[in-house]
Amino acid sequence: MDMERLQDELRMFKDRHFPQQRLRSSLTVYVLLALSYLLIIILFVVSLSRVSVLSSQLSEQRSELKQNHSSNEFKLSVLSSQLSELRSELKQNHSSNEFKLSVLSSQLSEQRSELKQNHSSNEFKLSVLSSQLSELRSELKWNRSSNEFKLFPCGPEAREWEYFSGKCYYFSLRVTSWQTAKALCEEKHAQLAIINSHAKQNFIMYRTRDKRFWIGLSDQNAEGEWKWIDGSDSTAGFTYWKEGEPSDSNHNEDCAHVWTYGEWNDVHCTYECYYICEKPVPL
Ligand SMILES: [Ca+2]
Ligand SMILES: [Ca+2]
Repeated sequence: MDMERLQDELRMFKDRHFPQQRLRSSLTVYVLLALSYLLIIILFVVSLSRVSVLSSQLSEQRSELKQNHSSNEFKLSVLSSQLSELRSELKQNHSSNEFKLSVLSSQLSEQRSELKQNHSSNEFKLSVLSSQLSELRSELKWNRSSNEFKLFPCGPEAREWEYFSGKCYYFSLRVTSWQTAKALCEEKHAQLAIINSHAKQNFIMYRTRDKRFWIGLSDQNAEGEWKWIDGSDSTAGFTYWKEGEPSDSNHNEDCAHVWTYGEWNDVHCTYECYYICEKPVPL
């Protein structure tokens, strides 16, 4: 009984307080919904504002870019125009330079040709002059040798040789034996002097001045048969013995020399005195 009463009371209580609780809960939901909408609207407005700002910045940048683009296009156009002018100018200069180069090349070719002609002409002149010079040299040489021959028939370089009557004579400055003197004359392509004329005797006499000089006369092969060095017999021709000579003193005097006043004397062949060589005039 009591339990049923209690359940009835509880049911009654619930029926009395439930509408108020429902109303309270609905209000809370509405308030929350309103707050949510408000928040959404605020967020939307904020977003819209930011989009607007960004859009404005984007528009400005676009405009700026557009201006820059236009400016760059203008600069590019100017540069292109200048480049075109430069190209044109270069082309003109190139043509002008090619023309100048062609003219210079032509002038160079002409000068080369002229130089070549001059060179040939100069070579010919040089050849003629060289030939004339050679002839003059030859003539001069001939004149010189002719004059030298007239002045020095025994040779301009041979001061020790003296000319007489178509032959050259050497008067030694050293003394030696007859055999050595003979050999020394042969070394000079000469022989001991042969005196076969009075004129030659006089020439030798004045040159020997009383000194003793071997001459090419001996009787070595046969005593008493005085022969010249060329094999000719002296007794048959000119002689100029000193008085009492040849004496063959001590039977040992087989070689002859000129002595005082150029007179001849026989003496032993190992005696040492000067000597006279004789040779033909060199050609
Ligand atoms: Ca003798
Ligand atoms: Ca003697």
